[in-house]
Amino acid sequence: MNTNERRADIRDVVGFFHLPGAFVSAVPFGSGHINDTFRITMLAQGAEARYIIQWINHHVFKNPAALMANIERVTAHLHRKLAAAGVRDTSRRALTLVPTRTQASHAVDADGNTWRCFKAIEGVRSVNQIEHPRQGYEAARAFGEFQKLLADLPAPRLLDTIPQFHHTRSRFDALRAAIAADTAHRVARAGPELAFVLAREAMVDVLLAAQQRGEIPERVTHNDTKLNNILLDETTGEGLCVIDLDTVMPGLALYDFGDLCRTATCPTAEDEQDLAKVEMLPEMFAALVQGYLSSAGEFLCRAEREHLVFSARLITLEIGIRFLMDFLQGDIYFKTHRPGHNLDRARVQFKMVASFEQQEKQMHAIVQAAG
Ligand code: ADP
Ligand code: GN1
Ligand code: MG
Repeated sequence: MNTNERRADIRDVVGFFHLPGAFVSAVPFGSGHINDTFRITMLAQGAEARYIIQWINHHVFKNPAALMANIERVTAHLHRKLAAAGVRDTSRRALTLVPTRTQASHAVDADGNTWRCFKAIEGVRSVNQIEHPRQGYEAARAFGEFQKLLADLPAPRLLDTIPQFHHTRSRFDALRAAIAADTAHRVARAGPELAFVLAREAMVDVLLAAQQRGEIPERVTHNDTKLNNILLDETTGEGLCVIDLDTVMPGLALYDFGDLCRTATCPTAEDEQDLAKVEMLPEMFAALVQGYLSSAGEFLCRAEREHLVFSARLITLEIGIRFLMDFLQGDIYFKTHRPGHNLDRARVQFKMVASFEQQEKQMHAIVQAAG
């Protein structure tokens, strides 16, 4: 999204928060498609301290204050649970919000933009493309652990920061409406991709129907489990901290597992243009299954286990639908960096769906073998 709205200078934004020391630098950080992220360095008593400051995209998240209330509750709960379990380095295993000078969880600048600040966790890395199965194991284990820790989050229910975010039927129907409207006159450029999606309509109701029948429960889930939303310990490779908490809300555990398969079983970036390189790597899928079951195994129900393989296909189709729809609508939602970027992203997702379909039997055997 290209927003031309006025923003406070990042140095003024730093001033909103209770950060000791003198400002050293602010650099844009990360590769997210929605918010803007900056890494801030301060110098306090001769030592550098780093922070992550983020602008919350209010075109996407319509109620930033309520979103921040979710994040306050979630991070406080994680810290409490980790401390109660005797974990010593809790500050590396859950995000820590830095309050504003007026003790609020976020600041709103003169132009109505919302900003928040976290302590930066040191000695970590996040990867956009999987390099080794161990990274997949650790990411999946950490996302499963995250779901487990949030299972007893006290009432009330978390707010839906984006209503019907992973409602696959709504996403499918929205695409059909976008085809009919063809506002940016791009439908003609996406013929094969649209045919691919429309041929798979039956998929979009499967988990929703199982949920409605009471076979799959609603849980507190992350809902944006890209591989790069895990901080891995730089030295040990351990999956340390789940980040990017804007969409933590009620959802299905399978959406989280599926979205991780989308990004962490593929050897390329999400927007790779050489589709010959895009395929599901079974050894990565096996690592994800083993890692996820090592933490989530104790609470998953039978229907959830049975749909692990299907969830990869479904969520990858759904994200593909969202990229394709944004292409059709003229790139109004996701940030893009080149013409046709959203179409490229959609193509990678559909190539992955096809690869999941082709290797379905082997994927089931992997789940079976994992117990
Ligand atoms: P987005 O994906 O919306 O840009 P993220 O919250 O995922 O925003 O942050 C972007 C990147 O910044 C992450 O991939 C990670 O590398 C880094 N990052 C975010 N939060 C922290 C943190 N608390 N400590 C260290 N690095 C962080
Ligand atoms: C967006 O903000 P980011 O880049 O972490 C999107 C996710 C998509 C992802 C695809 C709020 O996540 O749903 O899966 O892009 N977030 C939102 O890369 O729409
Ligand atoms: Mg992110």
